[in-house]
Amino acid sequence: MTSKPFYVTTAISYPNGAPHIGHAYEMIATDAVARWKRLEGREVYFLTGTDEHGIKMVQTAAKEGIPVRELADRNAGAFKKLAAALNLSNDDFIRTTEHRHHEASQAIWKKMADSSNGDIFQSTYKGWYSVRDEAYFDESELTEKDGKRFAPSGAEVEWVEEPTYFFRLSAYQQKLLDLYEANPDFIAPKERRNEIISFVKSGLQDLSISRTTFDWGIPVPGAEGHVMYVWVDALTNYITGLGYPDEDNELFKKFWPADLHVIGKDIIRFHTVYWPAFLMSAGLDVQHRVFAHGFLTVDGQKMSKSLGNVIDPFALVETFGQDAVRYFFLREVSFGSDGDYSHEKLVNRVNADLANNLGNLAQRSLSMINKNCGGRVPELGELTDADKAIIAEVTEAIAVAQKAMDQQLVHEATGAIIGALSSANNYFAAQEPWALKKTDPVRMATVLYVTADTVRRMAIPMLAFVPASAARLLDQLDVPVGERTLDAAVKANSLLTNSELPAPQGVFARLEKPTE
Ligand code: ME8
Repeated sequence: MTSKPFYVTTAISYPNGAPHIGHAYEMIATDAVARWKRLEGREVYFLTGTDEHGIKMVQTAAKEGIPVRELADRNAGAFKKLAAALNLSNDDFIRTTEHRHHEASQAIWKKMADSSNGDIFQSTYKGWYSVRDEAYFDESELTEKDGKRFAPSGAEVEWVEEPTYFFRLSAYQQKLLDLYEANPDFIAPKERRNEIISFVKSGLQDLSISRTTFDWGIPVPGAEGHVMYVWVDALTNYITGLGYPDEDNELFKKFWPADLHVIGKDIIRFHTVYWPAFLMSAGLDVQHRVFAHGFLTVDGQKMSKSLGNVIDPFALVETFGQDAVRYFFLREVSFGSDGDYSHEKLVNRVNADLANNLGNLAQRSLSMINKNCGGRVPELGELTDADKAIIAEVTEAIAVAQKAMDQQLVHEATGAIIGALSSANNYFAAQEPWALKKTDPVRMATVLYVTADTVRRMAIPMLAFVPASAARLLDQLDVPVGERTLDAAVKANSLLTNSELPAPQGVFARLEKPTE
């Protein structure tokens, strides 16, 4: 197995409000990828954080009547807390208002300005801007209603006219197309890739990258009155997190270029067009891959404050528990497609897969071992065809899950594991170890061994998805921490016969549907 380092990031969220379940979803999915890579034995660096500049922040603070910094501090704190509440294994949390980030952003700006084509030049921007998207739009992309114009996201745009610096994005059209051509996996899922390729083929306009009408941003080096367009600094977070501009430091050398940026589908253009162009301009390597996940709705409806259906992820964790929430999103939503949240779906999914399937198998086999084998891992006798079949199925499920995780298809990976666990429950029921107790105790011991070893082999990959619960299962099987790797999961029959097991305790409680 490879020990190649792996660098993975989430988008950094705007702290103009409290985090919602869309943010939680992205964190959970990226964490699953990071944890899986660690289970593979890779050295992983996982970065998340907050994107604190831009007009949206200024306007929200003004509405609340508080200084922007106070708004940023309050909500950045909430995002950090969310990462902890979801048991994220991030190695760092970056805030774009930090000094290190100002330094990195000014450094990349200077590199782009000093590039051989002089990629940054001064001119006047005249055009449309959407504050909610923090994005410029071409007239042709807008819709008009009652004399107002709207961006594709539905946000109203405003006319902007000001002297700004521009980035020579138009010079990167062919280079970007070559990049996509040479790296078929650069943008996932595939449909997103096609969209971006046609967007770039249709021609790229130079991009306005500074603003002069407000000052909440990173000052443009050597240009008084200009702050950077928020996306220039936001994207730079991915290298600030590795210690840029010091390209010789350990983190940067080890982890750049990033293996994977996980983002939502609304910000693909920024990550697959602007960001690689900035990096090429600054003479830096381009990231390997961008995966765009879908959007979450609630009970089939778009989340919105006016509909009153915004779900607080803290409340969700409080009600159902961290691993139930994590598992629901990882299994229920096809990663890359839109998904829907409802309390009912969460309860059904978690009860079916965790309580009644994995939890049931663990509880039944472990309590039989506790009662009938003196609380010690029983001896493995001769294997029957039924034993061999379930062992092979578990091996196959790990291979399928690995293949899925190589493409970030977390729902397929969890599906493969749950599928094998269903078969293991059927195996256990068909073997009737409780009946063998009197008639054939040697055979009973083998069935219990095979079942407990199956729990071990499936709990290891589940560490990526439900880390706390899976670790508790492995504790109950006395699996040493050093043997909680995918390599160890692939190897069947490695539970240590005779090792003493603690009294089994249920790990997955059945959830009740909330009354409200
Ligand atoms: O876009 N469902 O920040 P953000 C799923 N600061 N994902 C969602 C979602 C939903 N309903 N709503 C938002 C920004 N997201 C920028 C990113 S990166 C250099 C800068 C996702 O707070 C969204 O797609 O609006 C994005 O990936 C992330 O949450 C942060 O969104």
